[in-house]
Amino acid sequence: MYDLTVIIPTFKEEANIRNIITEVDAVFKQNNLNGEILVVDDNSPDGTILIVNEIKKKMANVNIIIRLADHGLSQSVAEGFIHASSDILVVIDADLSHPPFLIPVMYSEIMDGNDIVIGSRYMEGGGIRKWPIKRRIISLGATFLGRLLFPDVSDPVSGFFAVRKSVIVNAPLKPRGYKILLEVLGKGIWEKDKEIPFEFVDREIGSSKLKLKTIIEYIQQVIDIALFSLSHHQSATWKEWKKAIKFGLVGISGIVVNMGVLWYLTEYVGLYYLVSSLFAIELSILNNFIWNDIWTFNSEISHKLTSRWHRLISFHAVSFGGLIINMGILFLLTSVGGVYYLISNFIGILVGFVWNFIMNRRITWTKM
Ligand SMILES: Nc1nc2c(ncn2[C@@H]2O[C@H](COP(=O)(O)OP(=O)(O)OP(=O)(O)O)[C@@H](O)[C@H]2O)c(=O)[nH]1
Ligand SMILES: [Mg+2]
Repeated sequence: MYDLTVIIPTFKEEANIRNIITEVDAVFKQNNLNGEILVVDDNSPDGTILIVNEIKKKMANVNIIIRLADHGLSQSVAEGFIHASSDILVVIDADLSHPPFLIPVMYSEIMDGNDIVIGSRYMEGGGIRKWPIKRRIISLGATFLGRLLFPDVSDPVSGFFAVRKSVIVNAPLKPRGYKILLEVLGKGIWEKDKEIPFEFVDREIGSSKLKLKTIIEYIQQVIDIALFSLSHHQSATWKEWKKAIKFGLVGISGIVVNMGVLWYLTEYVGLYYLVSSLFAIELSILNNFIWNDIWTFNSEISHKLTSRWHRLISFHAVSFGGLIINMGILFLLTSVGGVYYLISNFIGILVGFVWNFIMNRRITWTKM
């Protein structure tokens, strides 16, 4: 039995496959890991399979699955999950875009009790080198959609991750397209995840396979996971949406506080209405903060390190950003676009809400 299995999906990677296998194996040796390397190839017409078969003769821990039907990246990775001979699975691209030296870090994070460990390009310390602007925009769009399902995951569509086998054995995965991680997050059975930053390096050799079809499949996948979560209340997305609903209810209570204070201070204390409004805004922010802290995000606080003061300041900063977004949209749609102001304001509130929820989830009540 191996300590871990590194799954490398390949399609036409003859120029890279030897290097990635060599590097991964070197990392195993440096870290005293008994690791398996499992190449899952979609019957590449180039020399990929030949090269792996040749390497296999010298390295007992290298295996290859050659797939003849249902061509696809996610399907290949899912097949690797099933055939891996260990309980800890790592997925890495063949084209050296992902740094193999992080494999032992992922491994020990799983050993420490995390169910999923994600190599993130979009957290502090991570990044993307040498990507054309078009790729960046598409990737940011995909990431944004993914974050609607998993607001506290910075890179839910990363191709570099580790997962405990138990997360996926009984999960009804429907692998398709490029984003198998999203499927694992959406349908897997897991509690704890962890992200570690890495710098993505664009491939030097070989060709990219991203097509329009990939984008359409991705949107279908996001909708499918959203629907799945409605009927599977154990799923991570459902838990997030429950938080979003609570956050929305707290927001409504904040409006009541705001209106009440504005009315009271103006009518009974006799303050100028704009001065009353300042107090009303601050009190509604405090109201929202307290309810979110003790109710919406109560499960996050148990394993948090930041102090309540820290969260309070962070919540103010996010709320201020939300206010600017709300008013900015109101102004742009109405003064520039000629939209009726109550409709503009409604759109502004919705966008502000998404901003407030995602930012607070990522910054104020983030897991440590
Ligand atoms: N088995 C299998 N592997 C694939 C398929 N498409 C891509 N891969 C592999 O999946 C990994 C990621 O694919 P890439 O083409 O590098 O995708 P990308 O990183 O988004 O795009 P570029 O690096 O710009 O080409 C690589 O190891 C590919 O060889 C496929 O249809 N089947
Ligand atoms: Mg690549």
